[in-house]
Amino acid sequence: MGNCCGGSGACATERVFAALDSFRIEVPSWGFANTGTRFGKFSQAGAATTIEEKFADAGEINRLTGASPTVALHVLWDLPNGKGDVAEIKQMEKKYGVKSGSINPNLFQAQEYKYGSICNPSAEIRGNALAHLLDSVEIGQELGSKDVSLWIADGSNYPGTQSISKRISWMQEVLSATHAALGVNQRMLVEYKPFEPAFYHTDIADWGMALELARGAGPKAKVLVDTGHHLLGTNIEQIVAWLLNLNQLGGFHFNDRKYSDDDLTIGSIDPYQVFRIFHEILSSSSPAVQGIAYMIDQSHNLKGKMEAMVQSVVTAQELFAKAALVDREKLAELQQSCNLVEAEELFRGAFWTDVRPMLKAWRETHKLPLEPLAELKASGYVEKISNERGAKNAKSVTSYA
Ligand code: PSV
Ligand code: MN
Repeated sequence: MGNCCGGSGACATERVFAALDSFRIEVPSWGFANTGTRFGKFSQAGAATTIEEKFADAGEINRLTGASPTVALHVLWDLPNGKGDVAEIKQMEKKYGVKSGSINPNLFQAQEYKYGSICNPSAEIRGNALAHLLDSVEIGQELGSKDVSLWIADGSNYPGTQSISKRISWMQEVLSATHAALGVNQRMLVEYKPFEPAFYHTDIADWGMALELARGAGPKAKVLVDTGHHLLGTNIEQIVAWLLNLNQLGGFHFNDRKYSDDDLTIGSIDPYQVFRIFHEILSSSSPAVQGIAYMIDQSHNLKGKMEAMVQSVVTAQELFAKAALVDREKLAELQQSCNLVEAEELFRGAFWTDVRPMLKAWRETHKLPLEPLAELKASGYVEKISNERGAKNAKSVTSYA
């Protein structure tokens, strides 16, 4: 593809620049902390051990990429004192130049949630879960954050041990009550996942359930698509197209996987899938497009956390830029005339275009480091945090917090 392309006549570089200008992707606080698998955790000398360190790392990612001005917070891990921690978080925001992003309530760690949180047969436990959701809504309001992002880990491990149907009504009640508490600028995102930690049934297992629950809760509730939360072979871009069509897509948790919910860096296994998702978004005229919260939800257990996060943000930008290169007018003509091979070649052509020089040029115009990963290395940031945090991280690693 040359510098200028047909169809809309818009210059490819201009299209890519406009796409990159509009693209922001949120980093997760937990992506900077020590994480692992259910078999164990491997500590990294530079892993963040406090909320301040998480903000410092997020600030550095934003300095390097210019694309991540917000950091997702997990309430129990980042605000163990709930609203009592808001003032400190506001100071961190100022100090490190990144704002609080989505607020993630935690309904999966307390012992009382062994048999569920908002779907627990006990009305008292469901009440406690609702209270935590309402606290999370207030935290979001105080921090000026837009989204309260709900992942409900509830489910059961053995057939016949729980009433799937009763749990639906319990869930609907709590989600409606949470929706009622949202402020004017707040939204509630409903995330789905077919398995894990429950292995027989999960209460919000797929996008249909999430969609129905979001619609039932109210207009400020939207669906969140975590790319790792699908059975293998699921056509995620088709789900995205449907949610856009219905104006119900709220956001994404990006990560990649080969088998399960592996939380690997974006595009490390299947970059074409992310390209296809971005293509659906860029082709859509849905009002939902403006409201999409792009977020990373990953835990980097083996790779350096800072390096992996830079890779993730940069890869997301590259794939978004590639999707922006698709000549959609021309593609529509080819689709209409069922010119399959030309349509596919046009589509693949955009995917295979090396957009890295364009990204470099875009960074230059924004006075950003031209090579974020190389700049991270040259800056000595990883050595610095490893020295500062090494002793703390040498102690046993027990939680994500
Ligand atoms: C669950 O697998 C999930 O995707 C949810 O979004 C959680 O908030 C996040 O991972 C961190 O555990
Ligand atoms: Mn997620």
